Amino acid sequence: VEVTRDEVELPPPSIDNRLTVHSLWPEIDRISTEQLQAAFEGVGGQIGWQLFAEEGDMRMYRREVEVDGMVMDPLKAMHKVRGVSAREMCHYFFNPQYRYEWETTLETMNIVEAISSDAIVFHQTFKRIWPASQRDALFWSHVRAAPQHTYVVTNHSTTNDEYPSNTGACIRLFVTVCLACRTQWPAGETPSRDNISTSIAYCSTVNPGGWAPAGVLRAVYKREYPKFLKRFTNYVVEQCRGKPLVM
Ligand code: 6CM
Repeated sequence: VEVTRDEVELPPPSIDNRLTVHSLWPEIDRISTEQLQAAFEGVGGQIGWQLFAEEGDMRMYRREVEVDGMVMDPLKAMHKVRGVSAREMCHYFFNPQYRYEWETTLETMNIVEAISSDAIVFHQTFKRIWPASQRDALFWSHVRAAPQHTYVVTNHSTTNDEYPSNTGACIRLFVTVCLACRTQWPAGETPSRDNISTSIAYCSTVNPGGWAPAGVLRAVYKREYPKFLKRFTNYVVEQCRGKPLVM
């Protein structure tokens, strides 16, 4: 499938036909639906969520989970950004052309398969964290619209025969990430840059795929996730400045 630059300009308001006929579609649809449902659920009711970063409207929580000594801590962040829409947020998160500008843990990014205007399979390598081996990931990424002025991007690990895991210097990690955004504005008003605010829920669970020292990994997450969310949201605000609002 050839996806032209125009088509990836903004997340489409409805699902691309080329995605619904793809073999990954049932999985992409199921996981995206589950992730969106969980994204806006609070952390208040559940046991074990600890607040580890707070700055302005941003709050980040994690749950300490280890499986066979490997850190799999689920992370959940809430944020609120004024003046940009959910659709704009998801556009910049999904679209590969901007990724190097806001993603600082990234070393390389390749498009493995451009499925449709709203789904891409990526192979990425990350900067090495001493003393662990370098990591890579292979995942599909899907952006979709949902009711209540919501847009959501889901990233989830997959496999591909041409990208086998653990053959070179990298250990393959497994990831499930969801960025869910919902835009609101005062009742009776017309949405504009001056009156909209977008609530963001970002959830991430990374399985490091092989040995990595728990303390180092938790320290990296504690530093890198707040840095990512602040940098990404500021980036989108900057990109949208002076441009017409797209809802
Ligand atoms: O969600 C984020 N980025 C997306 C686009 O690239 C995508 C990325 C998922 C991979 C997340 C991996 C995080 C691990 C980074 C640390 C380096 C790996 C070493 C681990 C082993 C020792 O969903 C933003 C991700 C922000 C991460 C801080």
